Amino acid sequence: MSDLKKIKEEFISKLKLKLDLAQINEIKSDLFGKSGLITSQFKQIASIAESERKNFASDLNLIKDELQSLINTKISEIEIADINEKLEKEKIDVTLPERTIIRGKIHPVSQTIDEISSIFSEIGFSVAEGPDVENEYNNFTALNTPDHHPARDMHDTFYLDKEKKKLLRTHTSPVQIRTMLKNKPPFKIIAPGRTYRSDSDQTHAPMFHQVEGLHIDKDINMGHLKGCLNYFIKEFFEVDKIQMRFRPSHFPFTEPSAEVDIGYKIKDGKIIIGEGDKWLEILGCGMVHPNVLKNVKINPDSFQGFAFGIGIDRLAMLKYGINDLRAFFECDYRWLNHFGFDPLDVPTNYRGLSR
Ligand code: 2NL
Repeated sequence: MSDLKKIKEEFISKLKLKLDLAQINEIKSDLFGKSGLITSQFKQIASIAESERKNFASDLNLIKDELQSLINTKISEIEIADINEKLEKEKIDVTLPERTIIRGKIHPVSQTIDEISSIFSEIGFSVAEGPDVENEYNNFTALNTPDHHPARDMHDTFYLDKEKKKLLRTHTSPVQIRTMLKNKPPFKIIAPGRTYRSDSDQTHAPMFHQVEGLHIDKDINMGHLKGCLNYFIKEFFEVDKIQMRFRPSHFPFTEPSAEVDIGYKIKDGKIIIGEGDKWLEILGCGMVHPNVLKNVKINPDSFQGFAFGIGIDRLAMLKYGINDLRAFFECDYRWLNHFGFDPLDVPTNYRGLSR
């Protein structure tokens, strides 16, 4: 028997055995690999006598095709058998109870920030952001806060180096300073975010949240400020009417300055916003001081406007009946589960933003 026939017979009988994929691949490489039997037969063609060469080559090609197709058939047989075995074994039991999904909750402060941003965006304010680590100029100097002002004291402000070059912002006003230094008026922005003061007791946390608003244009006056805040308070507390009063106050960055109180009463142990004979202070505001405008290269004779600052945490506590500020930042999952908001639960009066 010729070499070719021997190879053929031997491998046909090998391929008839029960084989797995690894064994087939081994056979494949024995035949067609770099030094495989068929491969080396092909290499011999040149050395065969010319008279026999044609026949040999044609036989060799036939055998090669035959063995190759046998191997391919065998491989697909094995693959189909594998799939059938898997289908048999890996049945999905659709009657099994579902796995519990642990879904996170939106923190009441995040929810409140989203609500506030949504309310102000409806009357044309855009949201501006800036870094928590600031310099003294943006946080104090540009805001007309003199060098000797108590707010600059180490006891109130967290300085990050000895030369007082870096500090943790004590309000979000530096965001407005950055925005005004970078762009040209008019401005109509709010700046929500984290703020820091060296203060810690039942009603003060060293890190808290604030939203500031700023509207600068050619002829913005205190009437606009009053209308804007009145709209905001009604939207935020979801009431049609509100009692609101401006009390004269002082901030270095506004003139005149005012604090805003809203009317409330307690009924059945619950606070009701908008009616009643008690007053609750909720924010500070005023007309931007001409010195602040000058510091950001705006001519106070051409432009003027209002600014306000609101503490977010207390507003969230009021709206959602939370009485301990410190719980906000303790990361107690039981508390978060109770007071947090379901990201997929979208009520009809939804005020949050999609995040
Ligand atoms: C408060 C008082 C206030 C401002 C913040 C402000 C910002 C710029 C210029 C002028 Cl860039 N003013 N912000 C004005 C008045 C009051 O916050 O009691 N916040 C909790």
